[in-house]
Amino acid sequence: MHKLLPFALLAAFGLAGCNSSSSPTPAAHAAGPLAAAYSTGGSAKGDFGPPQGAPIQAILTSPPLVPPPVNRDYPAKVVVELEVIEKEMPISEGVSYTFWTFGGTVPGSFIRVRQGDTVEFHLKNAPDSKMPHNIDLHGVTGPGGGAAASFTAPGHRTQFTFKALNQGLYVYHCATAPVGMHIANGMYGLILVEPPEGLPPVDHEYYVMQGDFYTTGKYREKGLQPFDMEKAIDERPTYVLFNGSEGALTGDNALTAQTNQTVRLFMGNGGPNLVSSFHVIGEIFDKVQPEGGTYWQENVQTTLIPAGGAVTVEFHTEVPGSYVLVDHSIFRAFNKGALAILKVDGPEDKSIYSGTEVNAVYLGDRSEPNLKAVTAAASAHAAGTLTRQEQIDAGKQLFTGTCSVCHQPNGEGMPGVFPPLAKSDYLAADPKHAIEVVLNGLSGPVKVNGTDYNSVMPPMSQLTDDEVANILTYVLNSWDNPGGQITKEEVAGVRANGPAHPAQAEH
Ligand code: HEC
Ligand SMILES: [Cu+2]
Repeated sequence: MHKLLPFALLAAFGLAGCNSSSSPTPAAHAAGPLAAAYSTGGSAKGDFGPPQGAPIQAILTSPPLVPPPVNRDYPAKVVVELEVIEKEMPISEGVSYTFWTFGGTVPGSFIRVRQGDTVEFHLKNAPDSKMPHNIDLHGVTGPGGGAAASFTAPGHRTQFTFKALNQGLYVYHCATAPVGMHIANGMYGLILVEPPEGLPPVDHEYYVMQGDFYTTGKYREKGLQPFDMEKAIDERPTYVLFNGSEGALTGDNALTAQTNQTVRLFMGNGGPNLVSSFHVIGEIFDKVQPEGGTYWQENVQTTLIPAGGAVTVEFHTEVPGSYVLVDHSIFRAFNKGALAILKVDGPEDKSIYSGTEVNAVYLGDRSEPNLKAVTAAASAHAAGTLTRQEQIDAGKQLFTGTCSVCHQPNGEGMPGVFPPLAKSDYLAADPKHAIEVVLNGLSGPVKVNGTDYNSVMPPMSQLTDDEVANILTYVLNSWDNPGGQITKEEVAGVRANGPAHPAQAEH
């Protein structure tokens, strides 16, 4: 909605071109998009007259799919029908959340039109909704981006029409009070306004949006989790996610491509709070259109996506493997869920990269969505039927990615650095003490199986009580350890006592 004066913009670019005359590349580069800007009016209004031909029903797609290119050389009337649906869906394995959605998914349905199109927008709010909703499209020129015209009570529908004057990739979102809460519940999506000449063809186009989520329970605490307004105001998200759920784009749901292809990602950030440092591990963006705008930048490692903003990135695939989409504010990727996989298949090219595949320990359990055993254990605990074997199965999954990175997948540790958990006499002497070790960490000299260690294990109190119980039950029943069982309640008890006696060597 906020327009730069075209002259100011062009002047600024002209200046940049002059200043960089010492290095010819940027100036030469600017000529391309600048020429295009003149021919299409740049940020000037893309009003190509009244709509022509019969009205067209817009094809909407659910993420990660993108509708086909518009492929039209005249302005048309395009009808968009979008329904708001409030529904419970998984946010993580064994964790559900009541999302508010545009079209039944988070992010909402992808909308694709051509600059100059007249869009007749129909917003429905499902009869079983509890809340009124509306829509503010950043690609609309008009007060509120359509919000005031589209306030829709449950069981109602509203309609408004706008002309898509500016090309670009735009966020849309609900703007009903409390706005932050509607957005935090998943009410955002993208609308692409194609330039009149369309976008260059590529092999794959995908639709991904980041969002931050606030639940009263901790990260991965099981069951239906309510929205936590206080955490949202404090900007302390429990989850930071691509496409609304952990595992939305990993394992069987991973994005796919072949080697020697061009991939275009339409990446949005719904917020409500966080700015994304978007990065693909193992790739370099050949081309980025920052902030969803017209001009592009090349050879970019990490690009910022503001909350309520978007970016188009393109890269060419050279070698096969798993490429990992992350928010490079990296705790969000490995501890809050902001991680997705692009799986590239095809022949190796050793001249470009001669390595093994993705590092399983680096990615931990996040590269594999197989946390079914964890969910099974949580439901069994709720039903009061939890067995030791169920805890072991769940603990085995969780051990990967939390403990194995140091103590190694086989529990052997690393000589001189990480003590073994396999056949550990330290562990056997007092198995319950391991709860304190995990929750509070361990430092200072310890002797394990006759070898001295003097290092630091960080506290892992971010794990939930049942996660700690299951991991330790798995450890105690593996690698010739003495067996036994640790319960969620025992962990809760130790946690409640707090780190009273700082974890020290006691053996
Ligand atoms: C970042 C590396 C790291 C991670 C991750 C880690 N540990 Fe440790 N752990 C250590 C180090 C280092 C020590 C020894 C500390 C010292 O020297 O005082 C240790 C000691 C221990 C001990 C006591 C000594 C022994 O070998 O029996 C136990 C039990 C233990 N860790 C369990 C775990 C469990 C369970 C997890 C996963 C929840 C875990 N650790 C995660 C580094 C780690
Ligand atoms: Cu809403």
